[in-house]
Amino acid sequence: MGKRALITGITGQDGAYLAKFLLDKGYEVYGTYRRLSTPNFWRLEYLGVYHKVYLIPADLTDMSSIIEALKISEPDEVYHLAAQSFVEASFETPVATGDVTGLSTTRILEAIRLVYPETKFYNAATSEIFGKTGILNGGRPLNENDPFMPMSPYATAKLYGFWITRIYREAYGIFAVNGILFNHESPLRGLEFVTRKISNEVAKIYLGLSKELRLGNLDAKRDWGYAPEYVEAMWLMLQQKEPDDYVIATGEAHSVREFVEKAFGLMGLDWQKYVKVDKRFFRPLDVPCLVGDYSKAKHKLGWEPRTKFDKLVEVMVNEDVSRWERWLKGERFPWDAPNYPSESNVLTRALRM
Ligand code: NAP
Ligand code: G4F
Repeated sequence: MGKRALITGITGQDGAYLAKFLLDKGYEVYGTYRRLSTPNFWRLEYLGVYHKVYLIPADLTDMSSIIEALKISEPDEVYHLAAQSFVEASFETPVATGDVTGLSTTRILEAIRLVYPETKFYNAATSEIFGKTGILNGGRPLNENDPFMPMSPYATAKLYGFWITRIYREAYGIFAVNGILFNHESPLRGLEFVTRKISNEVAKIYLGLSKELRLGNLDAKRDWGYAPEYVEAMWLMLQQKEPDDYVIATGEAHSVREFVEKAFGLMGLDWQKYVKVDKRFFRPLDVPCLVGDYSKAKHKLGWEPRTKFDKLVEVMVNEDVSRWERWLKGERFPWDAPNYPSESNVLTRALRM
């Protein structure tokens, strides 16, 4: 029998790609989802895996639902990806972000310790935990030994998750790892993140559906990789003999301005005619530059990024143009007609009663 994996946050960008990746490897895949007024399974549908995964209702703030999800799925591996993941929103909802993005990692680790201590655990840490170090070190690529200096409520919550994962590894011998992933993007990225906001608006402007793009800090630099390659790194971390923490990145930093220039340029458009800087999209604090050194992952996991900046921008813009072109022809997409989770792949606690 294949292995069983439980993914928290299966409806998000990484959750959907990871579900597909693990299904292709022969895993039985379980994922938690939370009740929303409009269901959010479009990414799973887009990748053609909605009917191939088992869905378990659970909320990160509800310990009993997490325990139930473990009991239903009996996983060999848990990938903890669910979070309030938008840095900007964490300034608006700092307490909730601390609870969902930080404390929930402890809820899951506690549940594993109590119910399935043999389960391997992946925690979605982030390059955001380096924060100010990214600029104080002169822009040198950051590695696992660099100091953490978070600059947002989100990053602080993630740093808590990072340390509690290490503590459960050392205190209880749980196979628990942190993936310190730098930004990774794709056509499945949420529309509020800057790369997808740009690729989507470029497509609309190109097709005459929009006239301008409003952005914040164009000088910020990020290390942008391609999400489907990053989920493979998560899996590789759990296949090692010993649990450890790894930086996953491309090793290149590019500014938001460069992303804009490249994306508009691909469609033959002059970005300066369309982009307006709008103070609403500036943050109270913003990490100026983040770039990662993935040498350890290359050496120990055999992992390397394949899709770099130019190709990534191309993939995202082309996919958004193609979606809007099909939409103009009358084609409708999963997000236009959301599926309710009333299908046979939904598992609830009633099953175990
Ligand atoms: P995402 O697209 O925003 O997905 C977040 C997931 O968390 C969604 O499935 C969301 O469910 C779920 N979630 C949020 N609040 C929840 C709650 N209270 N209870 C249960 N589920 C909840 O994020 P992503 O880009 O896939 O990132 C995956 C993880 O990696 C996150 O932890 C993120 O912080 C971290 N990370 C991401 C990057 C990156 O560049 N993408 C880099 C480093 C680390 P709904 O669909 O219901 O909203
Ligand atoms: O796309 P962003 O919102 O991503 P950010 O803040 O780097 O966070 C993402 O990557 C982290 C890994 O380092 C993850 F942990 C996190 O969950 C998330 O996935 O913003 C990127 C940069 C920022 O400096 C922001 O100020 O783009 C700048 N920016 C400029 N104008 C904008 C905008 N960001 C957004 N979202 N919207 C704008 O209009």
